[in-house]
Amino acid sequence: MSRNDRYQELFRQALRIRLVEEKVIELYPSDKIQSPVHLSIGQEAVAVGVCEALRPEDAVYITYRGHAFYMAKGGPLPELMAELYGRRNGVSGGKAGSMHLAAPQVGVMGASAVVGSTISVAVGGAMANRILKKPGLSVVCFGDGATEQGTYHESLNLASLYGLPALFLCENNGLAVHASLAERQSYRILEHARSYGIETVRIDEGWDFLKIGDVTRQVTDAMRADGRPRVMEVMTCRYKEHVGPGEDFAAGYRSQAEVEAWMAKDPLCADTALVAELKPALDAEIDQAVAFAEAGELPGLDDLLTDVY
Ligand SMILES: Cc1ncc(C[n+]2csc(CCOP(=O)(O)OP(=O)(O)O)c2C)c(N)n1
Ligand SMILES: [Mg+2]
Repeated sequence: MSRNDRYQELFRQALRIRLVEEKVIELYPSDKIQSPVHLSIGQEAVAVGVCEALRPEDAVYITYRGHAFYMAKGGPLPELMAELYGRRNGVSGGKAGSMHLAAPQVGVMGASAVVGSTISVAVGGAMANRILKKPGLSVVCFGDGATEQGTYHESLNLASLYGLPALFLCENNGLAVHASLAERQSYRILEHARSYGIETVRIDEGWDFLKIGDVTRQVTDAMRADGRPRVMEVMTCRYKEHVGPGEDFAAGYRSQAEVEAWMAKDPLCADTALVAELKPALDAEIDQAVAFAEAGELPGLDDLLTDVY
């Protein structure tokens, strides 16, 4: 990847996400963050590249592994940190935690701990936009494991049948908890999606935010023109354990060498000079976000019945 201004800006955004999650790792043993955390470390380039091509009116529907998309779409950082701390000044008043992030003011429509459950919600969002004649695409991010859920199939069918502008974005890290794709799937994700009459695209270089940005722009331009759904699969790599701040190589379901081979291609690992240049300003911003969270109050009993509809 050539080192121009665009590279530097996308690199900065991806590094910002990684440093925030590394701060979460540092803080976690203190128990100040009690929410379970599914870290996206290793997968940041997908969120940054995809969101580069999106517009403010586009909506993203995310998962419990959603810190990266929340930040890449413009979700506020201090309120994210306060949300992880479970404080009133969090983006959802401390009630959502890491797994149910939402910031609709910037188009982050929500996450869920239930695998696959935001896929149909995104299709509903696309349908609502069409009925209300509102602009904007629905982008739904999910893992390879979520494609095994019935709701994924129902959603592809409906989006294709009704011609809805939903971008189904599979972040394929090859794993669902500790189970590899080969143990779980009898189908190929994109071949299967094409059987619904949906055009597909695959990116193997899930560390390459420039390529992901370019391809997403082509795909979203086409969707804005024809109003049809697309399925995009980006191969990626989760560096940490499924849930929690640690590593899990000792569990024996994958080798450290395969993760290290991926890291060798990841600019956030390889371009140490640019990390050194950008890190001080990002660290200062993250420290401020932590101070904001620490200054927040914990919700009280009175909050139990607020925000309930
Ligand atoms: C409906 C449902 N089934 C099972 C689980 C338990 N579970 C949580 S994450 C996960 C793996 C999902 O894998 P994938 O969709 O590939 O996402 P990744 O965690 O790899 O990002 C499972 C099975 C759940 N949360 N919801
Ligand atoms: Mg997965």
